[in-house]
Amino acid sequence: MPELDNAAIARELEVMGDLLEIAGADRFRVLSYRKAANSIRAWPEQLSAMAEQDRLTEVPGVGKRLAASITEMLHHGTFPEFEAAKAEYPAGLVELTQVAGVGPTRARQFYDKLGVDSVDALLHAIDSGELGRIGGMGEKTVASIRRGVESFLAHRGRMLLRDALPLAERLAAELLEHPAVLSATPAGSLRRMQETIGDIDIITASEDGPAVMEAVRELPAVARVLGSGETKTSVLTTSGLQVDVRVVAPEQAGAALQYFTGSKEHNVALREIAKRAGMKVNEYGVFRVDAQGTEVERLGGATEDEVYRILGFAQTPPPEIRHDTGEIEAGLAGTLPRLVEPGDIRGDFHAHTTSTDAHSTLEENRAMAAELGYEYLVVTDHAENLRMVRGMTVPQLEEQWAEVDALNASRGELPYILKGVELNVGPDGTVDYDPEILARFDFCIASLHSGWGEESGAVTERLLRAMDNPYVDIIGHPTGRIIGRRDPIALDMDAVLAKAAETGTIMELNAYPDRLDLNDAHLRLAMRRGVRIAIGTDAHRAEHMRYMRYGVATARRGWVTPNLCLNAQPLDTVRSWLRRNSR
Ligand code: DGT
Ligand code: CA
Ligand code: CA
Ligand code: ZN
Repeated sequence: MPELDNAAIARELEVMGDLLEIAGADRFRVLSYRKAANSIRAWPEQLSAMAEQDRLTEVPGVGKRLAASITEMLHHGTFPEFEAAKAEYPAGLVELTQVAGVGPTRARQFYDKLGVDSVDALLHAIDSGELGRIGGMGEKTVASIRRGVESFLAHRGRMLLRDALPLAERLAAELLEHPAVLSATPAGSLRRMQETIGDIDIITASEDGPAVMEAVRELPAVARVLGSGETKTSVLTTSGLQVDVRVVAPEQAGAALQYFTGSKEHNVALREIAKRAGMKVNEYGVFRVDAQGTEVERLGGATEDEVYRILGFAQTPPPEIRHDTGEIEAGLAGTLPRLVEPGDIRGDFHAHTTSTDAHSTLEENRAMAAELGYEYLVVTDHAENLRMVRGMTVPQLEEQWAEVDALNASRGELPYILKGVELNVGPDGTVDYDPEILARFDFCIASLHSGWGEESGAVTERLLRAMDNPYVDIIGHPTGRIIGRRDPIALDMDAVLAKAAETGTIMELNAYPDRLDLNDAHLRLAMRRGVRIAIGTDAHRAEHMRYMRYGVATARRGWVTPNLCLNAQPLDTVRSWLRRNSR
């Protein structure tokens, strides 16, 4: 039985929750599977190892029953209730629930009334007008479901970085344990830290190719070998991702890594530079060529830096920015900025607690912040007007502030806690609470929690008005998008960033891996305008604070520099950057 990794287990449990919801099961049962999936995904230790030691119930959200199901799944690939649930409805219904604007209730309705059993069938029902004829489906609703379908199809077959990156790192580490493997490095879109990943590419260096190819075929996470030759083996893993592993000679390793990291656009530009210099660059190395283009001399290619140096670069562009959008010119000239990196991060600017809708306490969050080596952390629970999650009332805030004061007073070496909140931008651009209350926070985030489908001018105006409020220090997850599931709000980002620059409002880069909002393109614009960025994980349990790496990766893709990143500042500078403290 091939080994299931945590991402694969989490996905199966999520599917189980979706199937139960379609079947109209008890809400608590549905939620229990989702909660477990959510915490397993962020859990640092492999459940397969924990199961052997009978320690699965240590994972938050995993009780005795679920531990038994997971153990069963690890041994047999599935568990009886899951098989029963899958037998009841076609598998395509689960996919259907993932379309923005559909969800389990509508999926069930479309299936019962129209026999729609997949996303493709839904698209057909929209196009034929059938969908518009069932009760409650107005023209606007159908149009919005169509947009959901289109966005779903654009991401179909791709996986979030969060599900691919831990797997790729584990596979590379496992390969590196083989005595014949000298190096093993993830390349492709994964090394560029793209939001979504089509397949994983790993480059290995070895003097013994066949031994490496065999080692790849025998990796525990391999469900199926798709093809295996002398230099490349492609496999399908248990989590449904394709992995291409290539093996090259050590002296070619840098050239291969460079080539297979891409992007294609970046590589095209490199080949042009080589050509102009009478050289040629490919996955085997850099070569001097004669007038006919025939290789006359090998110039190098053992390391990536060597490839770039030979081609005349003063600096190697970091993988995250290799898209031919200015990194070539800057790398040649030696003017690439120093991008923010994980070691710069001194704290997290967005985290919830059990006081509202999250699953960890403030103390648990602080312990995680300490583990991550932070100097400070924040508490930013939901504010009052978000009724759905019973946002914090003023008496509850008083209680939380007292707790923060007590924790800070006795903190010793532990990180300092800043009092924050996540306000809601109302329909008229106002936010929760009176100014006297707002003044008592160390800082406030304000987020749009409505506005999808609103006209761009109107919703932008709402946000701009919120940015006029001197107590609004940070704008949270500005566009509200969920990758592949929910469209961004139609903000005029130029206007929003201009306002941020004018008012000194800090923009959030929400690091929760299915948000990554602002995205790389927005961040690049923000840098050009000198707008400051706060990275926040939006943790709903302490383990989610580990998602900071996805925020840092996205920041790097957006050319974010430490001097404009709030998280890279010591505590007193953080305070001085907050708008409420500047005059
Ligand atoms: P993905 O897998 O869709 O998320 O995106 P990538 O970028 O990982 O694409 P993939 O796996 O097809 O190829 C990996 C890298 O290999 C790609 O970024 C650049 C390089 N590469 C692949 N095919 C070509 C090609 O035809 N020309 C050039 N210049 N580079 C290529
Ligand atoms: Ca790839
Ligand atoms: Ca590939
Ligand atoms: Zn939040």
